[in-house]
Amino acid sequence: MTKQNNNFFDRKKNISETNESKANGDKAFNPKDRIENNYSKSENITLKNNFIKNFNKEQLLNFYREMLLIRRFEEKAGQLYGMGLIAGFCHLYIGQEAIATGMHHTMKDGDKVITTYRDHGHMLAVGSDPKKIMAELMGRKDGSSKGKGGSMHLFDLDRHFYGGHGIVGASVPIGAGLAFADKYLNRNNVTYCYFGDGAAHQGQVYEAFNMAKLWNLPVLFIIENNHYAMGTSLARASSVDELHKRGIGFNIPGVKINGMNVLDVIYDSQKCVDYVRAGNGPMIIEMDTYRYRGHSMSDPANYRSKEEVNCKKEQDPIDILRSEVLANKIANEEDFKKIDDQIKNQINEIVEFSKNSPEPDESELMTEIYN
Ligand SMILES: Cc1ncc(C[n+]2csc(CCOP(=O)(O)OP(=O)(O)O)c2C)c(N)n1
Ligand SMILES: [Mg+2]
Repeated sequence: MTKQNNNFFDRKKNISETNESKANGDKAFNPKDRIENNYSKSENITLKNNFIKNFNKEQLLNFYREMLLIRRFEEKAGQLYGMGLIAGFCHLYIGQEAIATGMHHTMKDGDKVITTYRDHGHMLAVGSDPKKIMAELMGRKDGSSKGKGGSMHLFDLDRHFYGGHGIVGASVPIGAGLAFADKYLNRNNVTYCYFGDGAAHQGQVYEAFNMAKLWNLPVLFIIENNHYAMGTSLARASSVDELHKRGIGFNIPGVKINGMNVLDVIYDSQKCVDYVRAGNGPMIIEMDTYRYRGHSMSDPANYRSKEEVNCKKEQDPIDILRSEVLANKIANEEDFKKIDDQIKNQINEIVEFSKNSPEPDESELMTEIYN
């Protein structure tokens, strides 16, 4: 755990930190300053050397494989969208792969995941069939929702993946409800409830926070802070920078974790998961991350500079893991090349499968819908 995280259940410390940020908060009234400084403060981008020693070669290559599958899957989805084979909304997860991948390695059987419309990476991370996900994006019969949901409405009950929600903030009260069910039924499971920095301003989020703490529900609220909500930067939209402190008014502790580093994600969040699973109630994790592409496929992302994006790409979670594993001589170039080739072939198979899957039958038009 980082120094910052050691005190996550020390309430007095959290409160005094809030007063401190309030005292510094005047700066918040000049959003321009905050926007300009937004990306220049990149944190230490190398992996914490001692962390890498906690994992063996197989584990590290596995993290690499899982992140790369998400990256290549998303790149392919972007291409297929451009070719008109995917229609409607499509929000890519490129840049944020370390979060879904890392968090999955802190999960136990029966733990639940619920997220937003930026959901492909999360469903891949929990081990759902990538072919079914791509077929769903293409609106085909063999898709995970029979081709009737599309990109924003992925779902896999067998893997305890509860969507895929197009309404900003909606994953939060539903996530609290999933955790309520686990508590009520005495199941020792945790709900991993994801939402964005933009969603973190919504009223329903705070209603859910209150109930989750009131009943000490086993839910981990994970804010994927990629610093933008559509075209609006966090600095323009929020009176505070530190979203992990948004639970203080509800007595919910929070920590900030480097979401661009898969080992940080696993190592730092494991303590939070343990805290929640032990029955202490909810926790908030703010994952510091960045999306490389626009908000959705229809967003050219003109609201930020190339320099900003390139600066963030220097912290690429896949490149960093690869170079640190090589630097520590845990694996060699050949090991990585093998994985790169495997993923390339897998993506080709996924696309072939999805293209060959027919469109849903007309008889499906009025089934499984609200009316
Ligand atoms: C209730 C509601 N309001 C507005 C929208 C339109 N909308 C879709 S995504 C989005 C931005 C959300 O940003 P954030 O929560 O940071 O998530 P990110 O897209 O960055 O992952 C908005 C405003 C919506 N889908 N639902
Ligand atoms: Mg965002």
